[in-house]
Amino acid sequence: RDPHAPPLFSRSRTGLFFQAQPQLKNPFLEDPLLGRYLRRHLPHQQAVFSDLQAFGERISDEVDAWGRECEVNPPRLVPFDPWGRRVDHIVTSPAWQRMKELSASEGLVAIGYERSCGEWSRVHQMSKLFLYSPSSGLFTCPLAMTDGAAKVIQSLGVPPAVDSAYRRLTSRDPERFWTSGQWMTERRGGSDVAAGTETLAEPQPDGSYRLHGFKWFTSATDADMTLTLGRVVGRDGSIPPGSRGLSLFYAEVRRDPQGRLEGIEVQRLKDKLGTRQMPTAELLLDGLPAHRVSEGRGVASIANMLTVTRIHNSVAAAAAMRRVVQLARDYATRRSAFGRRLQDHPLHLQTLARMEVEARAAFLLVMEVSRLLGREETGVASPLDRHLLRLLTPVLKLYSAKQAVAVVSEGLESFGGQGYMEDTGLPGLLRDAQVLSIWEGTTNVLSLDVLRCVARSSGLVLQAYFTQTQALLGHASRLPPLAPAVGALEGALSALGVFVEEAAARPPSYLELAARDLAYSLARIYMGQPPHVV
Ligand code: UCC
Ligand code: FAD
Repeated sequence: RDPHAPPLFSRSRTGLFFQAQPQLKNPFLEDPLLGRYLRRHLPHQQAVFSDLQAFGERISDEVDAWGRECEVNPPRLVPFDPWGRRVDHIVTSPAWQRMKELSASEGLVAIGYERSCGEWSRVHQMSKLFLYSPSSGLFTCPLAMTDGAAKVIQSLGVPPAVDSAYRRLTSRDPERFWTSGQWMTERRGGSDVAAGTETLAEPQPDGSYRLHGFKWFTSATDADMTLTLGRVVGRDGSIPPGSRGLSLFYAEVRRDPQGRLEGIEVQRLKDKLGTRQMPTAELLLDGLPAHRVSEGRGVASIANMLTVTRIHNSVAAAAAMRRVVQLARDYATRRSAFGRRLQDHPLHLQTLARMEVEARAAFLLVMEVSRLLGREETGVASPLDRHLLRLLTPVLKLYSAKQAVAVVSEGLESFGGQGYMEDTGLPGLLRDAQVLSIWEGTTNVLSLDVLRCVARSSGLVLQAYFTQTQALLGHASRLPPLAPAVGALEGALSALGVFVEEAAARPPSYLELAARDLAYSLARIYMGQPPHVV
């Protein structure tokens, strides 16, 4: 054979070509929009930029690998000790435990409560979570619930036992930091919480309670505490019915000296499509010691938590889109087909550009809602801000979750067959995106929440929406290149106005049927994408 001829494939040779893999670089530096957004709005830029840049470096250098470790080394349940005693020990990976320490020391919850950036503190916190989320091994799930619990405790003003928990939830000290669960779903139903909750709370002589019930979905079950719902059994044995009969409880997830859970049995860990990095269990509450933090009105009391966790959910959605686009763009510079790099095929570039547009739209709406939350929490929110926060939270959550599934799916395709291969880590992004539209309120349930807040505010939230979008379009119309987009959006907005007026004159069933389309239209117009359906 010619000595210069390429070597033959043989048992010891598998060819000379190996595709260069996509590289995760510092996600802060790689995201031009995040930097631009912060530069434009944030007054305390230097500290925030340094924090995000250093954290981004840490994510690409080490944290991303821990996230992968959480996926390949998922939690498992050890129900018994070697001598047959029931222990129900949920064993998590060292990487999962490192995520908890990291979350404390990086202040991933604390930033929202220290408020060192004033009204922009939530934007700072959510930007950091946005960088972290796709590398977090789903640790962002317990962080969301921890943040939500801190918010509820802060807003309700609660007994001393719970007050010390608040300090732990918002601590930067890994030794003190606690995470919280959020146990709302029982076997009868997770959307209709009032009809679903069978848990009973028995009053104790010292003023505390013991909970008896069955929680069907409890995520990040290794948490230190939880907020949960139940019905207080009256002295005469009566059980208060309906939504108003639900009280909110605080419980610590404690173990006795033998390592056994007190008042909780873990029935099993769920066998899930995604989010496998994180334990989700079915729990029997068998006399769990608890403190009541709201007397009745449990759903209303936990609403603050829902607002916060739904924003976190949307951060995760936007971050998944950003991550897959970032990797797909990088891959397009490394992979060739038909004699050209993928980036030089116009059709491939168009596909990436469309993903980019969705990712940007979701990001900007996430930041907008985070901004509004920050304003509300620092007492500078106008009535318009408050109405927008109430309306846009479900709108953002439901729409960004759907975007994430579509964009991440498209993203996987942009890696060809490799996008389907488990050990690339890419399929996990899609599996984890699928949950975003289910937990924390499904798409339909949140569409109905939009109708609820419109009705309860006598339409004021919609008025705020129209005022704000018109103002934003007014600003945009000063830039001539945006004229066609502004025109299209003005048309969509006025069609939406006509629809809302007409719907008000129809029976409620008409609006109920239109709820999802209405919510999508609200999202798309605010994001600057004229809707398909009004
Ligand atoms: O899934 C879960 C955890 C997963 C892990 C967390 C991950 C987070 C992201 C991570 C990223 C990686 S925990 C389970 C989540 N479950 C839900 O979200 C429940 C979904 N269902 C709903 O949202 C329903 O709409 C319900 C439960 C709220 C409906 O309950 P009711 O009792 O039928 O509703 P009512 O009677 O209309 O509302 C009761 C009160 C009212 O106030 P008052 O009594 O003052 O009139 C409502 O205005 O609650 C108030 N309310 C709200 N207030 C209801 N929803 C809200 C809201 N969203 N905001 C403010
Ligand atoms: P259902 O309420 O039975 O809904 C079924 C379908 O009916 C959905 O498509 C829904 O949109 C639709 N639907 C329901 N009502 C209406 C309506 N009025 N109009 C139109 N359509 C409607 N819960 C917790 O409390 N804590 C947790 O930690 C937790 N972790 C979870 C982790 C994972 C991985 C998953 C998948 C779920 C978790 N959940 C948790 C539960 C989750 O919040 C619920 O599954 C969710 O709220 C939906 O409730 P459901 O499963 O009872 O569905």
